Amino acid sequence: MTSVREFWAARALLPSGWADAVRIAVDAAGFIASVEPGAPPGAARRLPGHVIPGVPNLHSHAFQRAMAGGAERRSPAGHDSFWTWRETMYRFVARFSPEDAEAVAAQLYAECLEHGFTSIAEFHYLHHQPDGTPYADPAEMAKRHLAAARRAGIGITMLPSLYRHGGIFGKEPHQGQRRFLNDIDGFCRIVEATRAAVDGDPQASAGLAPHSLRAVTPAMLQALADFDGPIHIHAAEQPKEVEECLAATGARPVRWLLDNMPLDRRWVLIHATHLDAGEVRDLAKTGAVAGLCPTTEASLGDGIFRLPGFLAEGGRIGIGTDSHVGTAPAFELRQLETSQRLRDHARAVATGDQNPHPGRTLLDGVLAGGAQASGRNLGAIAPGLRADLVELDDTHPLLLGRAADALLDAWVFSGQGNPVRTTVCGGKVVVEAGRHVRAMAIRDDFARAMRRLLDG
Ligand code: NGQ
Ligand code: ZN
Repeated sequence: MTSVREFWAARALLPSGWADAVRIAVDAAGFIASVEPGAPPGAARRLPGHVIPGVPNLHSHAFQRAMAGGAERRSPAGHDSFWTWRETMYRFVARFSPEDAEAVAAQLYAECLEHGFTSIAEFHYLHHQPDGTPYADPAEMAKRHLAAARRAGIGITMLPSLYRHGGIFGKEPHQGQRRFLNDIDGFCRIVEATRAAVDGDPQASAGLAPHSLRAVTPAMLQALADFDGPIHIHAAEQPKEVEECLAATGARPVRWLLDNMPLDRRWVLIHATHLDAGEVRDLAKTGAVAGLCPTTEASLGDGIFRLPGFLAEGGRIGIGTDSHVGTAPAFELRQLETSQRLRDHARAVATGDQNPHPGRTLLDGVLAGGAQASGRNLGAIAPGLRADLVELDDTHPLLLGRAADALLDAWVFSGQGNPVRTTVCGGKVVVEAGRHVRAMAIRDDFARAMRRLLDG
């Protein structure tokens, strides 16, 4: 990976809007030192297309990349659902060695970079050995994900997940969940070791992830709630979990969180699919991020997020690729907008009088919300933020003849091609001519891991 100190973008999306001939200087730690529009390229590395900020991916279970496309088949009993997919996932997760986890994660992260994601929030619960015993280093698996991120050159927010129960508020766990389980003390050891492993690395940080209201107790949530950093939790993805939460607590999951937890800008509610109008309004007011994973939510039959109401109330959104049936920001944004259209028989949903382009509106939203969810300084081309840049090739057939916000619409809403030509992450060029600079070696290791996982 080449470290360049200066880039020059023919056109770049800055906080103030599109600007031409933009010179971007990067400091030794990979942060943007200065941004100068209307500047000559000089000796800077030229990015002749449209340059946008790298997109943060706010939700990943990296190991699931190895299942993508392989869990679609009807089961003998039929009635397939999120819950039968989860059984398949539990059987598959039993096979992963630390080496497999690292190889699969590196492949995923390289693919994400090739499509314009430059940061990943790894919601990590695959902690232990297959029989549930901790590894000699309890943070072995977390460190494998950090190693994969470093190899691929993507920024990472490592989110060790607390998983203790198998159903709302204290049900005993399922056999298939053995590798995930910790009590608070075991979890704290993993968190401490993860924090030590990211310390001093400008590309990595750590947060917390109580898995869901199904996996922790209110007391556990309370114990984590004063953490000064990102707190991610799955919430209200499936109707059944809403029903179970109502039965156990008298409140829907997001209402329960609103009433019992200090929801604010630190919090990220992953999915937040099944909300009533009051939850939409009140969640938006907290400043928490709704962590939307549109291609996974479609794949698992979750439901459709209430985007128009949430945006109208000033709600913050970000996107994640979760189970990795998609690995491209453009596909997540398209699925997000087109699912609204299918439900509401409408078009141009994520727009307003001042923002007629859904591609631009959605990109602006998920840059801000994704940056917030990452807990790191990124999400825009501005001094002090990570030098995360994505160059879209405006001579690509998909984008030809389009410019500025109309080009973003074309990127999101047309075709299957990938016009990302160059990705810069933390000042390093990690994708050149559309290919990750270590694509071959990473893919070879991934192929070996897949053989082990599928034959095993
Ligand atoms: C997960 N995935 O943790 O990987 C979950 C499934 C669960 C999604 N929700 C397991 N997409 O929620 O219990
Ligand atoms: Zn998830």
